Amino acid sequence: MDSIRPTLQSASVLQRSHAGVGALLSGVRDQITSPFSEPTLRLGVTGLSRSGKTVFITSLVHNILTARRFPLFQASAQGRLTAAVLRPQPNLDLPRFAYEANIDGLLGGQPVWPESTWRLSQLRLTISYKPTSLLKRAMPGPHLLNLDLIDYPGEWLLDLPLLTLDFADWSDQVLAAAKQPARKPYARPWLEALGQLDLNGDHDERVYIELAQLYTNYLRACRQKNLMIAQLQPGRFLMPGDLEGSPSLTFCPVPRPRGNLSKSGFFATCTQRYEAYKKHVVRPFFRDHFSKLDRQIVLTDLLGAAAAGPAAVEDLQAAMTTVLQAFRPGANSWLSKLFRGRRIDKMLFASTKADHLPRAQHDRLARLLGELAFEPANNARFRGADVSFMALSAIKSTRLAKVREQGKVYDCITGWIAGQQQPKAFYPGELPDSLAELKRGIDAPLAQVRFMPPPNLDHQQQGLPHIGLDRSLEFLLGDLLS
Ligand SMILES: Nc1nc2c(ncn2[C@@H]2O[C@H](COP(=O)(O)OP(=O)(O)O)[C@@H](O)[C@H]2O)c(=O)[nH]1
Ligand SMILES: [Mg+2]
Repeated sequence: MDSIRPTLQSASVLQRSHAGVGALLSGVRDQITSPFSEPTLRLGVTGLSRSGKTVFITSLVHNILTARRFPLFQASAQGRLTAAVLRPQPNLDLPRFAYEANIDGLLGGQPVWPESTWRLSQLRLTISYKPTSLLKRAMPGPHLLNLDLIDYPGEWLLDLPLLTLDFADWSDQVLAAAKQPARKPYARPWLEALGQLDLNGDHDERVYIELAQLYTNYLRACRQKNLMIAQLQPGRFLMPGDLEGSPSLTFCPVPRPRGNLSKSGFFATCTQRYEAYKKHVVRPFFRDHFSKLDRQIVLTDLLGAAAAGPAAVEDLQAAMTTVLQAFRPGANSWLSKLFRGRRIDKMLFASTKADHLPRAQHDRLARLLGELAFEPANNARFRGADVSFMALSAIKSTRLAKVREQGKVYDCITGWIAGQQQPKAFYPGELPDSLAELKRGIDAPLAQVRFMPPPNLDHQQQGLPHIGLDRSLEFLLGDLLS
């Protein structure tokens, strides 16, 4: 099976035979090191965990590197993308997005989805293109665009509200949420341990580790059960990145103390660590990464939430609203200072895994997402950003099939399920027309299945199958390649 994998060499430099510029390829490497100032687009790719960020970036990069023809991505459809290469990323201190490992897994004999990522990573794809604009054409070539893809967990954006909360207020909020009936069973071990704690006892780091662990278990359970995912702070407790085990992640909310407390007691130490978390984790992320983004794609697994039930849809909406606060700098004065008049000028909201539905329902899926994120999108539009909603499948893993049962014919989706030799058919059901209906629950048996990537992906090296990747690219990059 190895023979079907494109080697890195062949994948990293490409030539479009139809571009009619035979000499181009040999010139690419020179072009790429040309000293001209090169426009750079920093594209943030975010979404809650498992929303499809890694698959999206991997497919986007592979499809551009293999010069796939994208009908709805003008520069590609018009044959103006002349070459693309992966180049060293600008920020040497950031993890590189594991493109090669991901693509090897997808194209291997036993295709596998990329591993989950828990931290920010970066990848630079440089695209050489032929402009249509007369002004640009008058300038000496090459015409290059650096596309810096920045993959970061949406969960980290949930930390923004912490910046305006002190430890005692934050603790109050978390404890109140933990006592709500839906969450309480998961919070119990942590709350009990807190109750037994001697707040003025001698410092014993094991106590901090244990309580932070119990608190993290509680957050994790809420995440798994989709319980109030907008309130899963601190975000790094679930996605520690490189900070796992550091004291800035070893604390938990504590009830507001009554009476005298020692300065080295549990409450005081947790307060210090909470402040350190804000200073060393939250602020640097917003300052060094978030505020530098030019454009943004926000991925959402709305179908997954719909399949999990009405509460999950409500939760997703609450989480999206909190996450998207970050894109409204006015909402936080510290953040507005960081942006200093800069703004994200394009935002794309995409509902991922659209391959779980037949084509006829894709528009509805996009519309439902539009309703779900109406408020934040409206805010972004108000500030002059171009906002769009789409249904997307970065790697289309299913096919449509007509299945006949008891004399009736059903439009079904077939795909590979882990451990099975043959693709399996599912009746996908019908999405309702409005978010209100979706929130009432859907009886349609919308399959809550996890398809495997199909075998023999890209064995002809013509790119990966997708739904809507080209429309997304047109929206996000089209104007920069004109
Ligand atoms: N069927 C299908 N599944 C997808 C697609 N994109 C992502 N997935 C599934 O969603 C999982 C999470 O995707 P991933 O990109 O790792 O999410 P991340 O945590 O946001 O980076 C994958 O392991 C796949 O099971 C898609 O286009 N089609
Ligand atoms: Mg990921």
